[in-house]
Amino acid sequence: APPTAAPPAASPWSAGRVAEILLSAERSRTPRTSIRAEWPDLSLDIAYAAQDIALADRLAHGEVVTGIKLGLTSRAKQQQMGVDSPSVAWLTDSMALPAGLAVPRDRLIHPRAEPEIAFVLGRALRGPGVTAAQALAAVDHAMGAIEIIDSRYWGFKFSLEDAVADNNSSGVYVTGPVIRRIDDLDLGLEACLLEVDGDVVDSATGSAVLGHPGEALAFAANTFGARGITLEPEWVVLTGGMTDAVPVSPGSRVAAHFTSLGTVTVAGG
Ligand code: OOG
Ligand code: MG
Repeated sequence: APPTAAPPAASPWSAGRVAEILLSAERSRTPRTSIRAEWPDLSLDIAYAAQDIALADRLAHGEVVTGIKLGLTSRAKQQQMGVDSPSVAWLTDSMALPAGLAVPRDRLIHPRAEPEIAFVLGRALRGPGVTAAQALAAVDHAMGAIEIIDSRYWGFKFSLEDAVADNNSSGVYVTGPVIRRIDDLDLGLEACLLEVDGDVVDSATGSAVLGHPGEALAFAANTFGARGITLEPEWVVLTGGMTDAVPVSPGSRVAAHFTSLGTVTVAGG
């Protein structure tokens, strides 16, 4: 009789295991290497499933969803990270850093700051099929923001799937204090100077973000919509870093000066 083939060994990998590994890396502040390098089958669908499992764990720990963030919407960010597609992730109240508070270094591994245009939704938005114009019609107001990203991967070295599984390198975010209705703004031309310790280190306009931040919002509505998720009123939407992210050193001060959206600052802690 022909030898019976041994049954294939069950893969130790799953979306749940990925979520568990990355949450524990976050909570112990211990960076790791790319998961996709070990598990080439890690797909974008599995990565988003891991993101949702991690969110459920955060909610079970008492966190509340405050909105969503886009990742890798500007060419600067895509080139910096070597990834060529935008992505989305979750924001919770534990990631919201009140203005005036320093970067909580005791919670982060290797924080980097990036300036972003943020929206707050006035009504629900659900894709697919949402255009930038329809997306912008759901916006209540815009604000300037600084996102402090942090990656659970050593040296921020990851594939798109790794980053998505890692909630797009979420850390903390600061918004405002200036809020503006968007009707009288040209957000494609909204400029931002990124300053570290008084030196302007980079600049960009809102057009860096997929051509217009409204396109980023539409991308988010459509990407979440494909997963059956509606963007809810009052959610904050971080539309993605306009420039490269800069490392935040202890004792430093980062400021983002916007044309119409005011100045957002954060101390390095
Ligand atoms: C991925 C997260 C990107 C953005 O605004 O592009 C992100 C990363 O660059 O680590 O938040
Ligand atoms: Mg960002």
